[in-house]
Amino acid sequence: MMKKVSLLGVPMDLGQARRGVDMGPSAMRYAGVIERLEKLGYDVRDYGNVVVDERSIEEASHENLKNLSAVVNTSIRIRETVQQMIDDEAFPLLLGGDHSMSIGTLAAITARHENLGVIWYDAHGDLNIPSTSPTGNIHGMPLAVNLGLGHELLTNIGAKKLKPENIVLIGSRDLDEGERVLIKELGIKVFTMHEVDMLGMATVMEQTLQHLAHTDGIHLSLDLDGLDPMECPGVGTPVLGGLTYRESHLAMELLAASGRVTSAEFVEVNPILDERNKTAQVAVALIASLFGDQLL
Ligand code: B3U
Ligand code: MN
Ligand code: MN
Repeated sequence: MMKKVSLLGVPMDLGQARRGVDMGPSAMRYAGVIERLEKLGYDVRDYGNVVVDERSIEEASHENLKNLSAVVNTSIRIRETVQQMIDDEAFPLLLGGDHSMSIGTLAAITARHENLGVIWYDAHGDLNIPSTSPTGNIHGMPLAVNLGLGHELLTNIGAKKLKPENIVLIGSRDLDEGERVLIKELGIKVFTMHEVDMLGMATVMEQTLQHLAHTDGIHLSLDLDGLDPMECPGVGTPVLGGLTYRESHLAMELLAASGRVTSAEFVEVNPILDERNKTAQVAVALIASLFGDQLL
């Protein structure tokens, strides 16, 4: 892994209904993310927070896409900043913010790789399109958008699309009907909680890295709701039966050891719903493990 890290906060809450997730980046900064990375020997360049559009009341929902133009404008700004980070040859690390931010992140990163791999660590598939979304919330759609599916104002943000065979979902346990159909149709690799229970996290990560062995870099998109709400209560859409801190910690260590991860984002931290910043602390501990923190 390279020794230079570029950090960007995305205080965005437009992709879902619950307020507070816009404070996620502050909570992770408060939990010491920069200090942890510096202690590990990284040169951290802090890009601050991206400017996020205001919600507009008129735009409440458009073709089952809430806050569409605000998400589009913000995603373009995210894309541009991440492009600068890559030009600077630093590891892009983004802190969110709701998961719709991935539309901008991946628009930049996919374009700079021949064959990007993506790990989607999440309770949800985020593979809805407007016609399958039960909510109209864009944070349930970013992976579909990056495959080129969905409203064209969103799919046009990135010039290049992800390949279904380059994606691995881990921790899934709340998939909508349309998402299940899409996963089967496209043959996307999924380790649901059932597979994690059966195989154990070490094997899940080994198989994930094998599945992505042909890619030229891996983006980790880690939604804190992938973890169990007992350990990470500060998320907007908690789902019982999630990954533990220990499993997630091991997953990050194995990713660090592989040296294959080239960018990452930690999203959906909602301090208003949290208990004493616990979820942000978990996020920062996982970031440290991903960047090679070890006891001995
Ligand atoms: N699949 C549902 C719920 C959801 C997706 N992502 C989160 N929740 N965090 C939807 O709204 O698309
Ligand atoms: Mn998500
Ligand atoms: Mn989720």
